[in-house]
Amino acid sequence: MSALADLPLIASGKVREIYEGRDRTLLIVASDRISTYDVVHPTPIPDKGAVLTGLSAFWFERTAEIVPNHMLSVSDDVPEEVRGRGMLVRKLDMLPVECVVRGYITGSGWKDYQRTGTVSGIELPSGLRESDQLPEPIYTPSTKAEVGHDEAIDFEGTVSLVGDRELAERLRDVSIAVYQAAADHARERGIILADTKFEFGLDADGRLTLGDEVCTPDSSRFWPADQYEPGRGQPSFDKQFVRDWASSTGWDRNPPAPEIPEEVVARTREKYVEAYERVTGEPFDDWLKRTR
Ligand code: Q0Z
Repeated sequence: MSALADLPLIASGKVREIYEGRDRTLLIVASDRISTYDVVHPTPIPDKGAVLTGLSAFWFERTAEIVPNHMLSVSDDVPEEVRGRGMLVRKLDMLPVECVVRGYITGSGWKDYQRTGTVSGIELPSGLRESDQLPEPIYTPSTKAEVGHDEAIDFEGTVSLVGDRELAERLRDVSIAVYQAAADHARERGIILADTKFEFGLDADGRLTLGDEVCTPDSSRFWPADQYEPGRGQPSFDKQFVRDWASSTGWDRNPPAPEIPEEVVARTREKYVEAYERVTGEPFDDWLKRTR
């Protein structure tokens, strides 16, 4: 195991970093940073990074029979300074597609549906209300934008991007299968997984492999099932206290985002821990013990 400072930083997202490890491995480190309205706040949410890493690890274990994934370790070989929020993974040749699956009609999908009756070239029943469950989950891929928002494409767009129709079909079918397994599990525990985004790559032997993070609140919409009410936007399981507080300040949603007061931080941390414990059925403290 190396010290984090000795590893080359190869990519930095809004709330995560990726470092280069030895022999075709990477270290993904989830920070405690939180964004609302696409802007990162200066105040961290303690343990958010560990909750997200623990959730990804749970889903990687649970969906390995559906598709192999990049996870190698969350304890050994993870530098101790990031234990709990670091995951050592196999380096992949990433495919240039964001594999989005939607079980409910919301966000940009709802906008597209209202304008055209379709999402990603898929015709949907008429009369859907905002946040309605779809008759079945749909695959609505997008391109990976280097900066700004990803661009929605249809299935044929992914065939062009990956250059192989059979591979594009496997991406679609595996994405729907992983979403369905995760959404069924979460729903039994009081959480609606409205939609999610996957990233895949090819391993050194050319095998299709699930990468990045899986069904975390940062890659998915988590809705509290007991407050579900179609016909309106749904509250976010994890970020609603921050959004409500940020809106109440009159913040115009342009950078810089405001500092978050400690009571809002504490309640938000509790929601992340609750999401972990509901989904996994395990105390969050056990995750911290397992990774230390
Ligand atoms: C994922 C990203 C993040 C910024 C690269 N197993 C893999 N092999 C090769 N590349 C990646 C992975 Cl996961 C890879 N991203 C997305 C993640 C920060 C960007 F934590 N970029």
